[in-house]
Amino acid sequence: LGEAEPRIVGTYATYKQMETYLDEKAAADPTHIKVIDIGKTYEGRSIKVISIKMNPASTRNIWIDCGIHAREWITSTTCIWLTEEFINEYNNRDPIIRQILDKWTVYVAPSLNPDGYEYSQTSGNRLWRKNRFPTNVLCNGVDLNRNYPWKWNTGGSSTSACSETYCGRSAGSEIETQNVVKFLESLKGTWDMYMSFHAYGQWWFTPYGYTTGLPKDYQKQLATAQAGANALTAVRGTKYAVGSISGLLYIASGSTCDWAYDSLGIKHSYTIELPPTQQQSNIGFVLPVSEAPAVCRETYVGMKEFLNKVHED
Ligand code: ING
Ligand code: ZN
Repeated sequence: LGEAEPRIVGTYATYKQMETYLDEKAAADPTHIKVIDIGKTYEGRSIKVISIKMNPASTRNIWIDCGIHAREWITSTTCIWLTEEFINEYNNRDPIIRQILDKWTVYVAPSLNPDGYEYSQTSGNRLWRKNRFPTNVLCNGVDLNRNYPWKWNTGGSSTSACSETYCGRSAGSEIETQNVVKFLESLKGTWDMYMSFHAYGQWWFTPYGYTTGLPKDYQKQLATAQAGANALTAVRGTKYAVGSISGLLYIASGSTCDWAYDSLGIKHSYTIELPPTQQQSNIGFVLPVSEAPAVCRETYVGMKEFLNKVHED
């Protein structure tokens, strides 16, 4: 027990290996750690979330998701790495991690799009982004980060099924979206932080994506994200740009980040784009696995300082 799957930490694992990893974490400490099946994908896989509740009296929650886009493998590796570090460092009595996990139950979803992830690993189409819903005879897939039910289809997404940013037939049309929405809404009012990991570009994004307007919490979000990015950079010089999605990148509606902020009301709502940089587009989504541990390590350090700052707020 707990021997087989820790080996996947820092690698590009299969979805099945990640599920086994989560199960082993829960089996090793069933009092504090649970695996929740929040519902199926189109192809019938279960979307799994690990909950780490070290303090039985904690009533507040934070959420971290990865892998909403199939090809962004480094994000799932990061979610597994963060899970491993949170549990180990809590048990090692790291004072900051203790403070974080004594305050919050942490929910980590290593893949919000396991059908797409598996497809990108097995079909030969390494650069697949969307889910696998068969939209029409020509094209599969909805962009799940354009499908969330807030300001859906209001810009920066496409209504063409073959587009990489196809927003789907309606707001929240996809079963993968519905399961996440249902789960997060079931705990509405208890969330203090929402983080969604993407790749690539080295950005630490705040809302909004749907508009160039800025939310009322922007200054606080910017300072909190900047603190995380600074701590990350201090590890080995990896630079992140911090600011709103629309300000730094482009307009995009129907994303998780805007939905979490506006619809769920989570003041601290963010999206991180992991390495490489936009200039390293020759690498792009295909980050060598040899670089994964260093990316995960610095991201953990950044997240720890960031959560410390959210905690102070
Ligand atoms: N980039 C994101 C995308 O979905 C993004 C950028 C983040 C848009 C947050 C909206 C909200 O296009 C990648 N690489 O997927
Ligand atoms: Zn993405």
